[in-house]
Amino acid sequence: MSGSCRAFLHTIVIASAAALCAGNGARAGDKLFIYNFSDYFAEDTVSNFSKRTGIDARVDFFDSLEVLETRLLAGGSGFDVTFPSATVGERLVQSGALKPIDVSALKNYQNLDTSLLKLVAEHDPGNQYLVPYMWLTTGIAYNPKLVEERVGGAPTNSLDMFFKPELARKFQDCGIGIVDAPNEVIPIALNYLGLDPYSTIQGDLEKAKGLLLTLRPYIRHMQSGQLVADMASGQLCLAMMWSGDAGIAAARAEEAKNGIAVNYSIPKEGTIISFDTMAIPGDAPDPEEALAFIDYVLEPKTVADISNHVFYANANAAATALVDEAIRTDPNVYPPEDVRAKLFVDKSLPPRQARERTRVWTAFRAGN
Ligand code: N2P
Repeated sequence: MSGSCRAFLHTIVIASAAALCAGNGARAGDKLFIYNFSDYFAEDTVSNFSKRTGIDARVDFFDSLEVLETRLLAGGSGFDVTFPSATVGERLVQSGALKPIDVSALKNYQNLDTSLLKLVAEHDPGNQYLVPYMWLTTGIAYNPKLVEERVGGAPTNSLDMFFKPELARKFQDCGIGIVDAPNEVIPIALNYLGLDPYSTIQGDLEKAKGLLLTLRPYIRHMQSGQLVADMASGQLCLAMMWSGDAGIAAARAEEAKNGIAVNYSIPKEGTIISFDTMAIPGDAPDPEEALAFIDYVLEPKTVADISNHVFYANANAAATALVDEAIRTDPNVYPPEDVRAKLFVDKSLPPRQARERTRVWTAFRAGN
C-alpha cells in the first residue's frame, strides 16, 4: 500500500477510505502484488523472494495479454509488477500506463543479454520501461500416440495439422486447443498463407480470417492457461501453444506417470518469436518493492531456476550456464540458427490494422 494511502487510512478510518485506496484491484494488505501468466515462475520463486526480503507477495494470473492490457489501461489495478509482451508493453508505454524503470537501482541489470535488450528497445526506445524476461515461440504441441492413431505419419512439424481441414477434422474428437493470442495466431496464419505476417494490405487480414474460420469448427477450446493441464492429461491431442507450456505439459505427464507424451515442434512454415518483459504499472502502489522483485528475478540463479521449471529461454546471459543442459540444448527452447531464420519477430501494427486484427479475432472466437 502506498504511503499516502496508509496515512490517509490512519487519519480517517472509514470503510470507504479503504475501498478508495484499494482502487479496482484486489489489494488486501501490505503486499507486493504481481500479475503474471500462470506457469511462468518456478514454484518457489515468489516464496523465496518473501523469505529473503520479508516482503509479503501475492501473484494473480492472467490468461491473455488482452486481459492484462485492458486492466492496466483501466488503471487502479493494484498491481506492482507485471509481465507484458514487448508489443503489449509498447502500447502500454504509449498510453502512459507504465512507470519508467530506474535501471541504476537494479544491480543485476548488467546480466541481461544485450542483443535481447536491443530487440526490446525497438518497442521501448532506450529500454526505459520494459525489462526483458523470457522469449519463446508459438508452435505445435501434440500427443504422438493419439495423433498417430488418427493419421499415420501425420505432418506434426507443419501447420497443415491445423489449417488443412481434411487433417484438422481428424483430430476433432481427441481435441484441438489454441492459445487465445490474436497477436500471435493471426500473424502465424498470414505467414502460412505466404503473406507478410504484419501485412497492411487491404484484404490480407480477411484472408487470414477465412483460413482461421476453416479451423474453427474443430477447436475444443481457446483457454491458454488450460492447455498445459489438458495436454498433460490427454484431454487434448493437439494444440497451438507456447513452447515452454508444451514443455511443462510434457514434464507433468511424466511426473504423473500416466503414459502420455507431449511433443512440441516449431512449424516448418515458420512461426512467431515473442519476448516477454517485466514492467511496473504507472500507478503501482509499491514501486520500490516492485524494483526489488525485478532485481531478484535478474539474479542468474533465480531466472535459471525459472527456466528450469517452465522451459522458457530467459533473457539473462549470465544465467545460461545455470540452466539445465537438457533445456539449454533443447532446440525447441533455444532454436538453432537455421530454425531461427524462419521465425519472425512479434511486431506492432498501425492502429487501423490493429483494430482490424481485433475484429478478425472476435469473429474467429465466435466462429462467424
Ligand atoms: C507461461 C506463459 C507464457 C507466456 N505459461 C507467453 N507470452
